[in-house]
Amino acid sequence: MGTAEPQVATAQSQLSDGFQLVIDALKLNGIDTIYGLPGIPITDLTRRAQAEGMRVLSFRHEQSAGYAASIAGFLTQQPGICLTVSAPGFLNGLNALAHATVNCFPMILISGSSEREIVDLQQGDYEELDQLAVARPLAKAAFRVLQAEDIGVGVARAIRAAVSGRPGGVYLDLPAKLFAQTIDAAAGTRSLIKVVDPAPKQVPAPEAVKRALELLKGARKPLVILGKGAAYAQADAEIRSLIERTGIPYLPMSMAKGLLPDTHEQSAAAARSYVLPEADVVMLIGARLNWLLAHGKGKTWGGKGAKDWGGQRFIQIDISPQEADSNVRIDAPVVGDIASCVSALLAGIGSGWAKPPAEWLRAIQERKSKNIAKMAETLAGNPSPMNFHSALAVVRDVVKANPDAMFVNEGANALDFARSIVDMYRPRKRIDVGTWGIMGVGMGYCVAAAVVTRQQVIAIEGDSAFGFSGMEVETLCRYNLPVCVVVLNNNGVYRGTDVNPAGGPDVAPTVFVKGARYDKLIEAFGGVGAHATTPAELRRAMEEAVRSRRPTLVNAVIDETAGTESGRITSLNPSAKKK
Ligand code: ADP
Ligand code: TZD
Repeated sequence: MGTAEPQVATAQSQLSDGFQLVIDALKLNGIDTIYGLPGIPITDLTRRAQAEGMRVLSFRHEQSAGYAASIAGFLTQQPGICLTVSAPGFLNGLNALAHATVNCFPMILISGSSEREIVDLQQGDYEELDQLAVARPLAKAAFRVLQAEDIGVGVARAIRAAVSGRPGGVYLDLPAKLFAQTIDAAAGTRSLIKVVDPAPKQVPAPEAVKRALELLKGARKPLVILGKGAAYAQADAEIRSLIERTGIPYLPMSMAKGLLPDTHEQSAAAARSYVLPEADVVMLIGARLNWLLAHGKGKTWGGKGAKDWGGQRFIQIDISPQEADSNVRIDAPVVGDIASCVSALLAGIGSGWAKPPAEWLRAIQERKSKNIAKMAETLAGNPSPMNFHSALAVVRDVVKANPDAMFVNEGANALDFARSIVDMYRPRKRIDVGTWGIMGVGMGYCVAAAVVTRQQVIAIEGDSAFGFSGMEVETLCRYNLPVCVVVLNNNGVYRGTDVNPAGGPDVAPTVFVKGARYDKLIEAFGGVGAHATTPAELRRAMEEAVRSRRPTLVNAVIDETAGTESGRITSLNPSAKKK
């Protein structure tokens, strides 16, 4: 017996298991961070990943972990990993997976799952759910691995699906039994795949580039719209050259702000409602003609009726060949990755490109100056209590002084006003509610932004928006992240002024506890709380947060009558429209 024991030990040391192979497969592909929440059957996976040097960030709710993973994907072009337990944990993460798919962010949701043979016979296993089937319609791709020797392939397929072409959310189902499966260690290592060229360049066809340039050349009132696809592409220098060499005015979509500094003279953001209906040729770069752009038609675009075409001709640069014609005719689709497409356009433009007609540029400048002056007047007001403008004027200054800070933004009025008031100066600094206008991304985004960029994070949150992920302030404190959360507190969803129409003891559905002190929440976990009732107090608190880099929450008291229902999208709200 005495001689047999060492042999057993040797044999065991040559075995690997499912846990190990998942970790090895991720690490082999350069993935070093996991956003998740432990429990059966993935607790040991989180432990062992941490033991192997991965950063394992644990959240209070999987939804926040998922949002963190999704935005990490946006910021890095590498799939963000969210790890959850089975059924309920998986479902909590699923919202973020759908969000990633809808926003074209690369992300992989890895969930442990229950025993297949029990789930498939619906025999009532612990946390039983056919997760793969549930995930599939919301994911760009969904895979399940049943054998340890297939883990390498499963992870490789998930990575490729997440980042190639139009990025999106991928689901990877790992049943509990897989983790403990053992396999010869050398065979296990051989089974892993280091993905070569996960997001291959997609070079546009020369004739598509030529067609686009010809259309652009004939334009009298050209306009470029930069979307978050352009920000994602990390082709910042090329995009800037294209804008500056053509002299064409541009509009940044929300998360494309800062691709060129918002103070750039060619930015038409302050004249948006003038340029959209007036433009004759519009070049979309990584932006879809969805609701955020009024579907490319209707009154926003100068159309007579709500669904009428405004007469614009469109060039659309997008990696998805299916995107063109989604809402209106695209005269010149340019299909490829943005870096390749913009480079090809630049090559075709050469040096002798004629700038757009002076009267177009002058007309835009006039509107811009007028609107900027009007806004400056509003921002200079100092009402008591504060309103969105007087608070955001402070935020604007703090961001200007810290242009590398990441800027997280959610809410309705808090979102719309911040988007137009707070200038961004560098690419991929502004991250927000995205395509769905989703509430709850806030604290997850803060964690990922701080972890990925190591920069200061400033989050501007409506009080309702903050509540969706508020418990994650513990996470901010636990990891001691340099995050300054400002809750623009006006006592409710949109505003705090509604009354119960039936006159009963319940407050109206949009109203919260009045005068709530959100700053006390973070103090419970050792963070810094501040209460600001004036712009000066807000400025002091934010500046101190940035200076100290300590997790901070500023409860900024806003007039509860300030703002509008649904912010700027009141028209989408059926009853408000009726009123
Ligand atoms: P926004 O909301 O800012 O208008 P969207 O999310 O609607 O932006 O559009 C982003 C678009 O960018 C999507 O159609 C997507 O296919 C595209 N896209 C994402 N990454 C790339 C890339 N690297 N190259 C080309 N297109 C891309
Ligand atoms: N639930 C989810 C997940 N997303 C949503 N967008 C909503 C609900 C509906 N909703 C909005 O569209 S904005 C908003 C909700 C609940 C909150 C607005 O209130 P706020 O912001 O306090 O966050 P303002 O600045 O007071 O308007």
